[in-house]
Amino acid sequence: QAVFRSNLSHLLELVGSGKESLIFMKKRAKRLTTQWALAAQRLERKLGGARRDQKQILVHIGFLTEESGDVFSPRVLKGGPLGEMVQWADILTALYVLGHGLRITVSLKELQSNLGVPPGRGNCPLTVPLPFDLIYTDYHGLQQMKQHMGLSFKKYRCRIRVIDTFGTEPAYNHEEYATLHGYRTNWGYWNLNPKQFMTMFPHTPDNSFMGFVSEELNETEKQLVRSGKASNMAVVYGKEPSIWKLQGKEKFLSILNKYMEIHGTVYYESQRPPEVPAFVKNHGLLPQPEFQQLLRKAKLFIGFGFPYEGPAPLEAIANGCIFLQSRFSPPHSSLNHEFFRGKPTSREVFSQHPYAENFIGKPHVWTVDYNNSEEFEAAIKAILRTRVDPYLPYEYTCEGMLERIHAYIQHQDFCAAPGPSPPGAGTPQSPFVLAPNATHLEWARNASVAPGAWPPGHSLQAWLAEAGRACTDACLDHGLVCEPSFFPFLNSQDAFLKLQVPCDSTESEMNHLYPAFAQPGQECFLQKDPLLFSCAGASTKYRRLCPCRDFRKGQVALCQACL
Ligand code: U2F
Repeated sequence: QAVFRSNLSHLLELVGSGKESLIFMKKRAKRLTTQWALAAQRLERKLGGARRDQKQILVHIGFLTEESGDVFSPRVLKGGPLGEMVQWADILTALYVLGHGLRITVSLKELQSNLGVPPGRGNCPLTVPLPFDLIYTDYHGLQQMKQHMGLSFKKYRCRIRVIDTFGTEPAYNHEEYATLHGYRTNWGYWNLNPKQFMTMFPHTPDNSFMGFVSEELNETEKQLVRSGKASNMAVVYGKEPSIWKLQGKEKFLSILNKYMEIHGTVYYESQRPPEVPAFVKNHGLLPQPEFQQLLRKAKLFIGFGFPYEGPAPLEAIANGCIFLQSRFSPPHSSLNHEFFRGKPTSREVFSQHPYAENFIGKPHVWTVDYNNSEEFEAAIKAILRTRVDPYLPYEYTCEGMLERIHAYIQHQDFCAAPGPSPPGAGTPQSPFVLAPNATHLEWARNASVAPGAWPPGHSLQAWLAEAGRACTDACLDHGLVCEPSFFPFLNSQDAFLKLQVPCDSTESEMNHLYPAFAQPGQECFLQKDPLLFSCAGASTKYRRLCPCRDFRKGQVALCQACL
């Protein structure tokens, strides 16, 4: 039985020291201790004493190991990406607060000793019993485990969770398919269950959304923020000097400068002042708490287009700023942008921070075309007239993160035997019925589900997407979210039949867009390999058959009945 913890001093010892990255993480965990403790109390009350199994968990942060080059630690104090550090700090704290047994490794040697692999014997064909129920790592760590766990890797890979910022889509994860169809990248092709990859934002429901936290203001703090705002102060998003080299910024910066005082937190070395325009007040890279204080005073947080999808805009909005960002047209993706190239996803990014745009939106988030000076100027003027209160989506609060990880730990099991068999000889009866208005399928009231199935079946609806629409989007169109674990229930001739889709023929093939209906030849296609079920992906050739589910307000990862 796991017991919630509120004292983090043992966690701080477990994290170790020496590297700047570890120091950053420890400071963050310590600073947020009270928030985590309060969140734990609230969640405990909410769960009403439900039993939680205590797990033994290994956290191996691969990108911080010397063996993978540890390129991040030396950049912590120089404006390099802190987003990853923020997320790992919060994952460690959440696992600890939830009361699980925790080991943390940031070197290959520590990894081997914790796995019980004798040094230098990594490749021996032994299966050593694994003393952990779960392992959280990243792509670097995964590679290291594959090299050093011998046969145990194969046996225990279902216990691994991969923290993967931007996500891995099923087409890239399936080794054979990726190789045959041009989806092979430096990272993908591990043949894991796509839900084992855990992302920083809810990019695609094919992966699990892990997230991180942002500090939540109490009522007194909110009041102070309201009264202490400087109405014309803007802070620029970006701590690396390179963002000031982005082309075209002079035009929109000079417009902004007409209306607001512009502040920056750009890293610089004392001998070399940063290349920022003279009218920008640069504070240099600030420690996190001071950065938050600056945001509390500012009215506007403005993005220049990079970095993509970081924590800072959520922090700005949580501290009562409006976030202004550029729309990308055409969208950025691994096909057209260097930063995304080689990442195992085809996701198209329509603005600097799609989560802020789609999950938060106005009045907190304004997404405009920076190349259109009139649109940009109009937005600045409108923002100056707009009052907003600090806002933080529940899923990014400490309680929201604890709730989500708790649910994953207690319910996600990738080691269990696979669910319903894929179609073939005896196509299974789908547990659906046509909804009364005949637009979609609903879970039949009397349909049985395996006991303990999670998410539970009755949270499900099945929709036939329009041609060219991915299931990710098709479900959102109906106020729902795609739920890949339900694909097997839909992957049958019977489901098409119930939806009254006129299939002239039905084939079963490997294609990440299946099950789907191809209008031209009236052909129905079923998915041959369950590993390829994918919410992401679209083609104008197909109308995809999509499993959608409801979700809890402010917690898109969990269905209504998922707790
Ligand atoms: C993202 O990483 P970044 O580190 O660039 O993300 P940011 O949104 O800038 O925020 C990271 C943290 O930096 C902190 C701030 C954030 O929590 O409080 N900070 C600070 O301590 N001092 C300052 O002066 C300014 C900010 C993303 F998260 C990564 O996954 C990507 O790899 C990267 C590139 O797209 O962008």
